[in-house]
Amino acid sequence: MSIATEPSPEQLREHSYAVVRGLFDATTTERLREICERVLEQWRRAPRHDNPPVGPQSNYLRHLIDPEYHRDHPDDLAFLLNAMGSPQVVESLSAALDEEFLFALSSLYFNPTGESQDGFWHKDKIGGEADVSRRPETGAGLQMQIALVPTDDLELVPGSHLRDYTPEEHAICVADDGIHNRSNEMPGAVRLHQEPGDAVLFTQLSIHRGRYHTDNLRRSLMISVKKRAAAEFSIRERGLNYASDQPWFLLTGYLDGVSEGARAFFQEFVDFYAPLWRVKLTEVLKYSSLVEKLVEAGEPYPFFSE
Ligand SMILES: O=C(O)CCC(=O)C(=O)O
Repeated sequence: MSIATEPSPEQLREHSYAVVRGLFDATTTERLREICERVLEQWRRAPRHDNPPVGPQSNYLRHLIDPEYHRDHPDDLAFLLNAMGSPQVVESLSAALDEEFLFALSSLYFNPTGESQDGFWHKDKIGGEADVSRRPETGAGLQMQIALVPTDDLELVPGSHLRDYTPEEHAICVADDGIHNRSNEMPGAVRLHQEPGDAVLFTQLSIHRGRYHTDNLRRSLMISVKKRAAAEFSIRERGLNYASDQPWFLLTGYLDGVSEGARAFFQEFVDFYAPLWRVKLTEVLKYSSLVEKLVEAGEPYPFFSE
């Protein structure tokens, strides 16, 4: 099978992924690595989110762009946002999807400090989001992994996103409560080699997994995007979730130092979710002011005791 190197719906339909070599130059990639290294170190000490929990087996973290990770490094936040919303990122994603999409989530994948593990094979569980696309062949959105160090830790089964599991795949991914899902015998799987600055775009419905070996340095920045149709579906069905709940975008000055193009990319995300973030903040405000008043009034604490 040929390596899919041109992001386009046709490539995604056939392969479930596309590789963009040299998406970022060496200087940008190195700076991104330094920033991610610093955030990883801070996350291990003082995580801002409990999904996933910090621990020796952790191999990813979410929300690199939470401003609390950059309180003393505002330039780093702007650098990250500029890279994530850069023309080459947005153009590759647009070419691959050929459908309107929104920013969704930033993550960092890294090797664990505990024990080495081969990841488990899976298709992401995205439910009905998968069925609302104008172009089903490009899924509900894309994951873009950008290597910050050389890696071949990402594996997937090309062409697996538009069909159910074959019997062999089912035996690995699903059967017997998934006890075989870390098998190294997945038929047709390819391991995607990336040099620093290379990007892989893949659909969440392909069978995929990572490799998490302690002695194999891994630092891959992941930008997730979601088709607008899928985002609308998800909000209707489930409201905000761990990914879309990013109210820091409401902070004045959050996008300071961010280029016009990158601002436009994130602004669509903000326009879409800001009303929901505001509702949530209003709810928190209602309860926090009430708690203050109850405490001031000397109500017995906790408040559920009569
Ligand atoms: O790259 C990895 O380690 C796994 C990525 C993954 O499972 C996902 O994005 O759903």
